[in-house]
Order: sequence, then structure tokens, then C-alpha cells
Amino acid sequence: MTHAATLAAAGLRAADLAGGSLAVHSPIDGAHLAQVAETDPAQMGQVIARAQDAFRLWREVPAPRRGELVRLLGEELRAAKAELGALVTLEVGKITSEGLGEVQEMIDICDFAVGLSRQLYGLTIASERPGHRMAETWHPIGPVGVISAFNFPVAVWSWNAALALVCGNPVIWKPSEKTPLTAMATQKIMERALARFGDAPEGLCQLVVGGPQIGAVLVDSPLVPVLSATGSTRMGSIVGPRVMARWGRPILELGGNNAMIVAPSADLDMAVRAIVFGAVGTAGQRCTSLRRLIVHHSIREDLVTRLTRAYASLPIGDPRATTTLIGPLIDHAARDRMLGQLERARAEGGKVYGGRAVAAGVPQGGAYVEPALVEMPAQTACVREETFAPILYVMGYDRLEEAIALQNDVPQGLSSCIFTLDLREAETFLSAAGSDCGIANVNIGPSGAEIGGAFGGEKETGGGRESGSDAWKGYMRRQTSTVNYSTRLPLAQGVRFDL
Ligand code: UN1
Repeated sequence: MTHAATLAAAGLRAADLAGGSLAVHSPIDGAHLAQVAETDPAQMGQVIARAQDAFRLWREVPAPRRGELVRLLGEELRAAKAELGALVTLEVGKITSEGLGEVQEMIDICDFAVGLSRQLYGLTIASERPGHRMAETWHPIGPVGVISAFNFPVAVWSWNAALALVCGNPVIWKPSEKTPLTAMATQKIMERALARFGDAPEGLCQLVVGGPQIGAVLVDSPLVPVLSATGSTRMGSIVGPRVMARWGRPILELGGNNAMIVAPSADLDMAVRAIVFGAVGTAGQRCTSLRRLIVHHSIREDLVTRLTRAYASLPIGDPRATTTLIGPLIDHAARDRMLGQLERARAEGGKVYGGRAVAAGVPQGGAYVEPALVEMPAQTACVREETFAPILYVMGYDRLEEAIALQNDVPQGLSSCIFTLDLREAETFLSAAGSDCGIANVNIGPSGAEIGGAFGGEKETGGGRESGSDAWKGYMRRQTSTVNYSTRLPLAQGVRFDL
């Protein structure tokens, strides 16, 4: 399929793709895909005002009816799965199966949110006073700003949007400047769902395209009470304090530096498969990608031999080919950062396998790399940083406590895992004294989480939670109500104040 055919199949018209100031290139071959129109920062005030108008109407629509909109979105996504998945592949460079997987993740969260729309449960609380009833209720909170990253250009919006919508909130989405096309195609899918729904307020789901200037308006506006931002820790360290300074609620999903501990009892065949998918899947560009391997000394040599063998046979190339497992990095700057980081690793005592730029057998113009495996003498400075590329650092350990300490001794706290068949080790890893991450798995890699769980992490990962479990509470306003149905006015805590 030509690039033009992929764009057209995803519903993008010539007028969407030309005449604007934002150039979009495909990481597959560097081809210029479009010149997209950017939102004028001066228009952002109107965008936010429209969202506020929509909020006043949408908050009064019963939640199960709001869920109907998300159900229709899920239907439209099912119908458009192949085309949107192919566009993710074209704009981000994900292999075909992962492009489709991303759209499936959107469908899954829609299904989840539809059920949730009938389960926005509050509490009743025992009052200490006679003739009183206490309750906790959840209310819509207002427009939700979503700033998403290039690597999950549409799924992360859907985690936020599906929840925000059933919770009664409008959504304003600013995608990465690198991936406006998948966002525009998704917006069209959303518009089809809105048209079928019929009477949703105008301005309920808006898309703004452009750089940090328009993101900054969302970050600073007190009329956007929740701001969900996914991206680098550097970005989050700017966004978080600014949202809080105007008493907004940030939901931050930032860097990860995810580790796997491989214990002596591990099923090594399974571990190898999990390691390879975790470290090189999505060309190492997931926030959940596996970046550190902490292996028991007794099996280290065997595991490294198996991994170098597996790495040597990985098909690198055009992500549209069904046999490819590693597509390109997002751009040449990402490749330069990877190669620079490998130089640093060498200087810090690392022994690097692979990690070279690839030019043969791949489309010209893309930034293709061999994934790198780096044996490190210790957890040095470069290992403690997140590099958004397929670099896997390998370190050894003797005692489990030592492995857990190494796993936790990084600034990030997103995802983690252990491969072991020893129940004591597995439970220790999951215990209060174990992994300090938001996600901790046993005999599963750190990436590829299902939508049903709350997604996010601690420390520099930002502390936000999106997606499943009770993450919806982050998109609502909690209200505690005490109702007095007695004929007296007793005060709590036994306080007497008789007039
Ligand atoms: C991300 O990389 O920002 O757990 C999100 C995973 C995916 C989501 C990753 N479900 O790897």
C-alpha cells in the first residue's frame, strides 16, 4: 500500500494534509506525509470556553447515557481498526501487529468505560449522629486536557477520553507534534460516534494540533481542572508544578526504567521470550520497555548467550512486512541519542553487543538500529537514565535483597518484574519490601499491560494512574454529604454550643 493510500483509508483528505505549518514525516522512510494546520495559540481561549459550555450540558446527561457515546466510539474503532492501525504503523513506525494492538487497546478501554458508566459507585458512611446519613458521591469535574506522546499516539488519549467522557467531562487533546495524523484520524472516528449519538454538546471532544505553546495554555488554564500528560520526566517536571500552582490536578505518566530480575529457578525459555519482547518490542520505545536485566550470577552467562543468539536473528526492517519484529526509531535524533548513550555505557565499563545503525535491507531514510545488549559491571549513571531506544543493560546479583535494591535504586518507578518459580521470591518481590514500582509482575515482562489495571508509576514516573481499576476517580470531584433527617442538631465530636 502506498503512503497516500494508507492516509486516505484512514479517512484523511487532501485538505487535511496540505497547507499547514507542521511537517509530518514517516519514520519508515523519512517520506514527507503532510503539512498539517496548527491551532493558533490565540484560539485556545475559545477552545477552552467551548469545552466549558459542553461541560455544563454533558454533566447533566445520565452517566449510562454518556456510556452510550463511548460504546459507539468502540464500535467505530472496531470498524476502523485495520485502517487506524496501519496509520499508526506509518506515522510511528510500529510493526503491523503492534499498530493493531494499539487500536485494540482503545477498543478495550471503551468496553471497560461503558461498564463503568453504570458503576460510578459512591459510598454510604455510618454517621456518629442519630438521624443522620452520610454519603460520598462522585461528580463530573470539568474539561480534561490530554497531552499525549508519540509512542502511543492514540491509545493514551483513549484511556483518558473514555473515562473522562463517562465521568461527565469534555476532553481537549493535544497530541505529540510528531503524530498529528493518527490523532486527526481518531478525531474523525470520534466524530462518527458523536453523529450517531445525536445530541452530544458541541465542543465535547476537541483536538488541538501544535507545539508546547498550545500545550502551555492547557497547563495554565484554571478552566481545565484535570491535565493528563504523558511523556518525559523533564516535561512532567515543568507541567506538574504549573498545574498545581493554579490548583489543577495533574495526572502524570512519565519516564520508566523498568527492570526484570531473573532468579536461578526461572523458566529461561519463557524469560528469553519475555526479555526480547520487553526490550526490543516497539523498538524499545514504550515507557514500559525493559531496560535493565538483573540476573543471578549462576545463570548470567547462559542467559546472555541465549539472548545474544536471539538478538542476532531478529528481523529488522519495514514495519509493514509481516515478518519484521523491529521497525525504525521515531527519528534520526532518537538514533543519535541511542548511539551516544552506548558510547557512555562503554566509557562506564559496559560491553556492548549489537547497537549499530542498520542501513542494509531496510527502507532508506528511516532510523533503523540493531537492538543493544550491554553487560555492565554495576548500575552506573547511564543505566539509571531512561533512553527511549532498544538498549538493555545486564547486571548480576547474588542475593534477592541485593537484586531488589538494584531494581529500586533508580529515579523512575513505572514497571518491574521477576522471573522465578520460587513462591517465596515471587511474594517477596510483590511485598511492601519488594518492588517500589506502580506495576510489578511475576513471570511476565514489564510491558504490554492490560487496560483493566490502573496504569502508572511512582517517583519520577509522576504518580498518576490512568486506565482501569479506580483510575476513574482521578477524573471526578468527590463530594461528602451529611443529611440530617432528625429534629435535633447534634454536633459532631460531642461539641456543645447551646444558644
Ligand atoms: C506507554 O508506553 O506510554 O503496558 C504506554 C504497555 C502498554 C502501554 C504503554 N499497554 O506497554
